[in-house]
Order: sequence, then C-alpha cells, then structure tokens
Amino acid sequence: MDLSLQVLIDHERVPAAEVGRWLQSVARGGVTGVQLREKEGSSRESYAYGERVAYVARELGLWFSVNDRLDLALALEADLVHLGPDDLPPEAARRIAPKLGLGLSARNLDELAWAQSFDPLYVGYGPVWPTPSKADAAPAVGLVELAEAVRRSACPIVAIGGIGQDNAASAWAAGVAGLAVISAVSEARDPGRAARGLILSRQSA
Ligand code: TZP
Ligand code: MG
Repeated sequence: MDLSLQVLIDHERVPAAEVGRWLQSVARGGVTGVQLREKEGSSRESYAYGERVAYVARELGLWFSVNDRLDLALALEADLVHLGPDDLPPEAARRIAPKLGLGLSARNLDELAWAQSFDPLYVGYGPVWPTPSKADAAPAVGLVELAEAVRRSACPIVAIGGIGQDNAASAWAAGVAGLAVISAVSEARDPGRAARGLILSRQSA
C-alpha cells in the first residue's frame, strides 16, 4: 500500500457532485489514498456519500479508508478503518473484522507505543503543526518529536496536522512514510496542483 499522500474528505468539503472530478484531479497530482472522515450528518447520508467516494477511489486505483466508523468501513468494503485512541478499541475492530486493514492515530509518544502494539499498517502522528481543521486537536508535537516517533516506530509513520506547501519537505525529512492532509488540498484553488506540490516536496527533503 502506497502511503505517500492521503486526503481526508467529507461531504461538506467535497460535495458528492464534485467527488468524481475532485478525486480525479488530486489522483493525477499524486494522492495515493482517500480517507472518508464524516463528522456531520446521519449514518444514511454518510453511507450514501461514502458509496460515491469508494466507487471513484476504486476506479482511480486509490486505496479507501474510513475514519472512526467500523460499521461504515465494512458496509462500504473499505480497504481499512482508521481509529484513534478515543475510538472503538483496535482489538475490537480486529475481532469483528480480522481481514480489514487498520490505521491508527497517536498524539504523543505514549500513544505511539500503544498504537504500535496492534501492528497497524501505519500510525498517523500529530498534529505536527497547529491545524485549522480539527477543533479538538491535541497540541502540536513539532518536527523534533515527529522524527523521534519515526525513530521509535517499527511501523510506518504518516505525518498529519497543519501540513502545507511551506512545511511538507521538513515532514518528509523527518523520515515519514507519508502525509495526511485536509486543508492543504481541499482548500487549495487547484487541489491537483496542491497534491503535486506535496509529493514533489519529498525530493527537496
Ligand atoms: N488529526 C490530527 S490533525 C487533523 C486530524 C484529523 C486535521 C488535519 O487537517 P489539516 O487541515 O491538514 O491540518
Ligand atoms: Mg477518530
């Protein structure tokens, strides 16, 4: 699984009618996976939106992940579910869905040790920088701690939180396997170009 660049989307940032064109342009820019992260709306609405996202992601060869919601991940036949320390415990997800891929979040080095014990496909570490996209985000960890997380971790680390064109190269330089972003791509005037910039910044790391 290519972890290089995942975009987190929801029906407010990328309305259903735009999902096809939007994902096509960011995939051309180098996005490798898409995570459905629905925080508003009913389960029925999230399912309908997720069906569209999952369909387009598959057509484009992107992996498809669902944040928080194991039920939606299973119903939408996602490649993986992404869970954080406050979500359904990973051991429960593994028991219910042993074949589903697992991505986990960690906000500090203690949580990283916890996450690693489940041998996930990756651990999303952050927020690395202050984020405009998550109201209840933990304090930013910064680059030094990100590099320490990479050093300590047996599984791939994906940097998340406040990543943009100005700082992506420094996240890559910390040794991460990939970046996970919301605003850097979804709020860009040209999302495909923004994705391309984040991918190309790996070369200047
Ligand atoms: N988890 C930690 S930071 C964050 C999440 C979901 C939000 C990332 O959004 P942005 O706009 O890329 O900072
Ligand atoms: Mg969560």
